[in-house]
Amino acid sequence: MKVVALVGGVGGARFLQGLKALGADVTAVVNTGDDVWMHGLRITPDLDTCMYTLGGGIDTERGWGRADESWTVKEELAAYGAEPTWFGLGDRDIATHLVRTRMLRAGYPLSAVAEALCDRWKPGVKLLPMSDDRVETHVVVELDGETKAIHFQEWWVKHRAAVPAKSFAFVGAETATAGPGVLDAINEADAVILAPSNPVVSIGTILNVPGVRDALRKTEAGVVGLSPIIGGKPLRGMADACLDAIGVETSAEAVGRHYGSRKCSDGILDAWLVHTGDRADVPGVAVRAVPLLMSDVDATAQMARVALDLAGVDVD
Ligand code: FO1
Repeated sequence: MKVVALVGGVGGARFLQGLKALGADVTAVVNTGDDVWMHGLRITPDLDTCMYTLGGGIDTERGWGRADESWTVKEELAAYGAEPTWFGLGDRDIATHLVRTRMLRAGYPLSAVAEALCDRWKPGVKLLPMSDDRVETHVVVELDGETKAIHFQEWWVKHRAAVPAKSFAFVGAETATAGPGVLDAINEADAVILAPSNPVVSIGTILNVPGVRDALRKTEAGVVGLSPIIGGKPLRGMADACLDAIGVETSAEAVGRHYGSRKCSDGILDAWLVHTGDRADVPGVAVRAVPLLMSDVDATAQMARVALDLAGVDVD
């Protein structure tokens, strides 16, 4: 049973743990729009969160970076006044970025780097960057009386998304090519799942990569999404701030409608999972209400099982 999941960071990684527990052959298409150059190192937050979470190296409290981390390099950088000091690079995590940066500089594509790093972490899920090309999410904000675009990480980490986003720019998306294996995986899948990740800057970014939306509309696989909004709020992260910026209400129904039905003009869903107690009427999309709290791997596996069932795939 070949399952493809579109994922972002923390929520996506947790969802992959549930899918993996079902014994499916899982390929994750991972958002790389959060990727950033920091202190000369290329950081790929969502790929790393998935790799560390599934490989057992994640700091479960933070949801990013390594467990048993130390921050000596970060302290030394701050002592030099080397900006940005607001982005936390742990000593162990820096080793990952050093290996990645060296490989990128040697000409290896990001997909080859991800594969090489996963040789160590053995996530048990194939992690495919949505693109090997540079696609970066930038956020248009009003700061110090002027309108400017800042990198997503500056908005997310330095400003905690507290500065209202006027709009998002997915820099490089129009000319990007889907990463190796991405479109084939979607075309050949038995089921495609949109993880409960940020619908704007994670799933939305992946959908902006040329060819992905078409592949989702054309695949014979059932396409099922899980709402990241529960009871009108995002469980973690700041999806509400992102949805506000694109004029979508923060509700399971509104996000389902935002993704749209494959039966409609450019929609991508066959089915939509919302949390018990939430309701959603999404024209042309089958909606099911089930518990969507990823409180542990078993609970997440149960959610994934329902999603696969709705995609027409028999898990057992
Ligand atoms: N998130 C923070 O809130 N503060 C940080 O200092 C921070 C550093 C960081 C370093 C490496 C990495 O892979 C992720 C990091 N994140 C940090 C999380 C990151 O901003 C988010 O995980 C994603 O970009 C959003 O999903």
